[in-house]
Amino acid sequence: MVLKIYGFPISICTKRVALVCREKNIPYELVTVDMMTGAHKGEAYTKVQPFGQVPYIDDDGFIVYESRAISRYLTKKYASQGTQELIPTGLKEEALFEQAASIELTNFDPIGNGIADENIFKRLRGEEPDQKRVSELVTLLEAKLNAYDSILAKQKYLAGSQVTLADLFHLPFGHMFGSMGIDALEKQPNVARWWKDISSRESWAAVKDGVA
Ligand SMILES: N[C@@H](CCC(=O)N[C@@H](CS)C(=O)NCC(=O)O)C(=O)O
Repeated sequence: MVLKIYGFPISICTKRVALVCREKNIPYELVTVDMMTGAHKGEAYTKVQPFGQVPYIDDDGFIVYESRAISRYLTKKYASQGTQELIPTGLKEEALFEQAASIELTNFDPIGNGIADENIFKRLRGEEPDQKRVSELVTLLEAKLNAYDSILAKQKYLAGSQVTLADLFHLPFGHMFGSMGIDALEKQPNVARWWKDISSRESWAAVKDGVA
């Protein structure tokens, strides 16, 4: 049975999973959960995903949620196809991958969520974004990216010389920043080179404007 992604075409986390499917040449079917009508908060959905969040996958009856957990599962299951070593297999290489993945989760993702909450979700709730909060978050993002720049001055990707999931996980929020006119990823030379590289991948081009 083809892999089913229960998600929403423009959702950040749905894009993260679809992007990994593309990298690994995994056919998938998007089952749209209509977030605009609150389908993700309905009983039928929360029975499967108790937090009422998208996405989750149904892999022949095996259910997994959390976009990064799904990405790791699919990368390992389809290790022999598509882009190789998105999770490096050597002991030390994997440790450096986990370090990079943790950097994304703890230093980058919270800023993306904060900016999305101000500029997207507040508007959807009919509230005005707090522009002071947005500019504080952009300042914080720029400070974090200073550290990224020093890492990327020494190596091509965040975990070393090869692209990994840790790099790819940045794509949905990084793209959102650009679409909001936040150019933090273009300001520093090594970050800008890295961003141009990962955001030009075919897998990302296929999903960045919406997962189909
Ligand atoms: N950590 C989760 C976050 C999932 C998440 O927050 N999804 C958003 C859409 S991108 C959502 O469903 N938001 C609705 C909500 O949190 O109520 C993941 O990586 O999958």
